[in-house]
Amino acid sequence: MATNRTFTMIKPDAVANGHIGAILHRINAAGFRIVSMELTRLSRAEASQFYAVHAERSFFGELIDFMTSGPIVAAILEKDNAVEDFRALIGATDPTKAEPGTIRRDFAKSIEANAIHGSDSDDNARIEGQFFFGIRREYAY
Ligand code: 3AN
Repeated sequence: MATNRTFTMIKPDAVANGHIGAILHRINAAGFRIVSMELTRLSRAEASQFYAVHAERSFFGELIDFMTSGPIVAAILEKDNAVEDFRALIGATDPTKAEPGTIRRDFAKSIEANAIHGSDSDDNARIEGQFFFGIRREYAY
């Protein structure tokens, strides 16, 4: 079951610009079921833990500033082939390189303020889902 799940965040730019509803509509229209969902705001400690893999990158400080700048929507999604299909739905990290019709192409302004996150592997989908929702709540619905 876990291999058919992914984790997403609608990032502060997309929330601030009023795109929660449009993005959730695309997610549902693409066949994903929402398993868990929460509007919340990351602390610096939480954002730093979530993006720990990027801690040595030059953009890390700006990434943490951005990800803590306003509310986000965190969600666990379910669908066959969830991780790969969701990465295709959101498009490339840099919205100027994202395919037409992808969420980042249509809602993101820059490589940093890129509207949405999607897990890059089944392992990370589990780790990220549990980071936000814990084991009990992840499997509650
Ligand atoms: P993705 O979110 O497409 O998996 P990652 O994991 O390489 O991309 O990067 C995580 C986040 O770090 C991105 N969503 C973006 O917000 C930010 N980021 C990645 N590369 C850059 C960069 N060159 N400059 C600024 N921010 C970046």
